[in-house]
Amino acid sequence: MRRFAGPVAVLTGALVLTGCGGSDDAKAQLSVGSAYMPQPVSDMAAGFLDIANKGGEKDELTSVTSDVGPVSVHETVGQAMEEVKSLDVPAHGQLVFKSGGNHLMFDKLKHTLKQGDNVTVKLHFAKSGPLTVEMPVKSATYNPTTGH
Ligand SMILES: [Cu+2]
Repeated sequence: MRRFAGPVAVLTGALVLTGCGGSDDAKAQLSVGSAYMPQPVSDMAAGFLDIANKGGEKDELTSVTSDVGPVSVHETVGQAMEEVKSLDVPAHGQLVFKSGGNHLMFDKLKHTLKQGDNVTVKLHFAKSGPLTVEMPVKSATYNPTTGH
């Protein structure tokens, strides 16, 4: 009598691959930090913040609105700044606005903003819902990388 034990083991491997159905991770998961505005010296102002994306899909910042005046999104190219239509928020990454780089540009401010004020800014994205951010007004020379 012979016993054929060989081929039985082949079928078992296919069952292991199911369990990775975490569909939330496939979407962008955005959060905002480090928002501030240096106290403006005219009716124009810049704003800075970080947008982090913990999700597995990229998103895009498509526009910014505020009740203090019109806002546009600028990037810095060499010495000049340019308005852009959108900026990517990479999957598992972040979009950083900082002095000398990307920044929000406020124009025709409706009233004077001083240190201690808060500016409410609404960020609009291609895929995620809008995020509302309180942007504190700091001193004109505030710089988060040297401030502490
Ligand atoms: Cu600008």
